[in-house]
Amino acid sequence: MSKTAIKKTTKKAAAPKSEVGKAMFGRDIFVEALERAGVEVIFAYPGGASMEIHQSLTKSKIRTILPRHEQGGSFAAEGYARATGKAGVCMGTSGPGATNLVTAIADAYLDSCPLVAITGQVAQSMIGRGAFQETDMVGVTMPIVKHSYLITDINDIPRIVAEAFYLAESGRPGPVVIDFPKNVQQQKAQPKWPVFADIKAGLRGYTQPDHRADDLALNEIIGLIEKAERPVLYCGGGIITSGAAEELKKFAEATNIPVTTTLMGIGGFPETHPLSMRWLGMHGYAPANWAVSGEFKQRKDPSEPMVKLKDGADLLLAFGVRFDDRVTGKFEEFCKNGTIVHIDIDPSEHNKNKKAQLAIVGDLRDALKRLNALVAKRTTAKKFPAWHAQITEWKTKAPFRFTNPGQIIDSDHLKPYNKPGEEYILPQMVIDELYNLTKGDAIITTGVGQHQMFAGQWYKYKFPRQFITSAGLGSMGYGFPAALGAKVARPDKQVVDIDGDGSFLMNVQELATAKVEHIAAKAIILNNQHLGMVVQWEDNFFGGNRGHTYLGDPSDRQHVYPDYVKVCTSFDVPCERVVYRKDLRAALERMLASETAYVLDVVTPYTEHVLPFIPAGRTVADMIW
Ligand SMILES: Cc1ncc(C[n+]2csc(CCOP(=O)(O)OP(=O)(O)O)c2C)c(N)n1
Ligand SMILES: [Mg+2]
Repeated sequence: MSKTAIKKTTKKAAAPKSEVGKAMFGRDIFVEALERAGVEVIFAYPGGASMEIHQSLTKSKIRTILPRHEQGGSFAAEGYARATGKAGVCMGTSGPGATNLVTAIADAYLDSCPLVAITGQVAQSMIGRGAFQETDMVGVTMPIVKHSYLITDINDIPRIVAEAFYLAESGRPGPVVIDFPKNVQQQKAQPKWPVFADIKAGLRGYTQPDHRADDLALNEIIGLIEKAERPVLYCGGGIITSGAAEELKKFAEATNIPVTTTLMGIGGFPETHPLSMRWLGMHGYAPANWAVSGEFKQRKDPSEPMVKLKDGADLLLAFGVRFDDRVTGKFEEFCKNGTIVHIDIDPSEHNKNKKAQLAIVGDLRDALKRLNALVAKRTTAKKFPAWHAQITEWKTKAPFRFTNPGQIIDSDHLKPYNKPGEEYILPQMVIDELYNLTKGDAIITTGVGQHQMFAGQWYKYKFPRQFITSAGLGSMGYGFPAALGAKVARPDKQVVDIDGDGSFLMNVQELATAKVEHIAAKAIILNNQHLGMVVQWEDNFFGGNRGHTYLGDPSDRQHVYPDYVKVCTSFDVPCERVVYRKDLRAALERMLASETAYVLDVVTPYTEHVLPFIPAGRTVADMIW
C-alpha cells in the first residue's frame, strides 16, 4: 500500500482524522478497503465461503481475474508483485481453495515477496466443529507468513486490510494472510476508515521499515575498503526491494568493487557491466564463486584435502542477502578468509547462516546513498588492479559455455526427427537467441529445473524486477502464472516464461486464463521429456538410474508426449513445435510478434547438464565446471 493510498488530509496544520462511512455489508467494507489500499487487480477463485466477496467485486473497479486453479492465481499474484513491488492479491474459498494458496504463501515467504492472501472462512459459529470446508488457515500458514489475521469483528476490517498491505510491502516484504469468516462478510456496520498515522501507531512493535543504518558502522565500511585488496559485493533481493539499484551502481563504480548477485538479486546490477560477475552459487558463474571463496584444485571426492590455488575475497560486502545454502554450499568454507559486512533490514538474518564481522540493520537504499556520500569525500581511491586482473583471468578461463554433447542420440524422442545434416536445438541456444532478439529487454519468468538455471545464465539482465523466478522454495509450476501476473502489471513489456515440460504442465490450466483475460504472456517450453534437473542428479549420484524422471509415454518413447500444440489448440492459444536449429530464430520471432499469449514448444535433448555445479553442502573445491 503506498502511503498515499490511504486518504491524507491536505491541510498541513490539522491532524489527519479517520472518517466514518455509511452502514455497509462486511463484504463491501472489505472490497472498499482493498480499493483504498490501492489494489488494481485480484486473482480470485470463488466458493461458498468467498462468493459474497466476489459479489462485491462485481461492483468494484478492481479487476478480478479468475485463474483456473488457486495455485495459478496465487503465483500470478506473486508475478504481479515481483514486477511492480506492490503487494499481489489472491483469494480462495475456505478449505481446499485456501490450502491451494499455501505453496505461493510459502514461496512469497522465502523470496520476501509482498503478497496478501485472502481466504474465505466458515462462519464463526462453525469454527472448530469440523465444518464443511473448514481449515484453520492461520494455523496452517503460521510458520510461512509475515503476519496473519482472522477477522472476528466487522469493525476491524478497515484496519486489518490497511495493516495487511503495509506489513506485506514495508521493510522486508512478505506474505500476509487474511482469513475472513462468512458470517462477518454478511453483517452490517458503519466502517471507520483509518488514516496512515493510525495504522503506524497501532503497530508499535513493528519498527524495522524506518530503520536507518548506523553512521559509525557506515564509516567503518569505508575504512575496511581502504584496507582491502580483494573486495567483492555480494548483493541480493534486498537491493531490488529497497530500490537501491542506482545507488549500488554508483557505489560499485566509485569504489571499483566487482559485483555478484544472488538469483533474487539478478537485475539489481546490470550483468553487461564490466564490474559484473553475474550470479553465484550452486549453478552460478565460476569466477564469482572463486572470487568469493578462492580457487581450489578441483577434487573428485569431499574426503580429499582442499588445495588452494588462488585467494578469494578478503572483504565481502553482503548487501540484502541471506546466505542461502544454494549460494554458500558448506557454510564454513564460504568466504572463509574474508571479513564479512552484512547490511539487511531484517536483523534475524544476521549471523544466522554465516557470522558477519560487521552486521548492520538498515534500509539498503538509504545506506548506499550515505555510503556514496562518504566515498565522494575520500581523497585516495583504491582501484584494486591486481584483483581485477585475477578476475579477468577467471572470466577468460571459465565463462558460461556449452558444447554439443554428442549423446543426443540417447534422446529417444528425437529419433523420429533424425535427418542428415539437421542440427538439433540445445536449451542454452534458445535463451541466447531470445536474448539477442529481445535485446535483453524482456521480463523473464521461469519454472524450476535446468531450464531455470539456463534462463539465469544465458539471458543477461539489466534492470530490477526483470527476472522473476521461484528461488527460495523452487516451486515448479510458477513460471506461466507468474508471467501472467507480470504481464498484467507490465502490458508494455514483452513477458516470456522460460519453462520446463514438467513445470509447465503443473499449471497448464492457466492457458485458459491467458486466453479469456487477453493476457499476452509468452511461454517457451524447453521440452526434454524429462525432469531434467533430477536426471542430472541421477547421473551424478546414482549412476544414471532413472527413478520416475521420464515424463513421456513409456510405451511410445519415440514420440513427444503430451502434444502441446494440441493442448494449446484446445485452449485456443497459438502454439508451435520447433525441433531444428535452423528453424529456431524464425519461430522465436513469430512468438514475440504475437499479440496474444503464445506457446513455443522447443524439443531439446535431455542429456545436457547445467554447469557449473557445486553439489549441495559441498564447497567451491568440488565445483564441476
Ligand atoms: C512442486 C515441485 N515438485 C518437485 C520439485 C523437484 N524438482 C526440482 S527440478 C525438477 C525437474 C523439473 O523438470 P522440468 O520442469 O521439465 O525442468 P527441466 O529440469 O527438465 O528443465 C523437479 C521434479 C520441485 N522443485 N517442485
Ligand atoms: Mg524437462
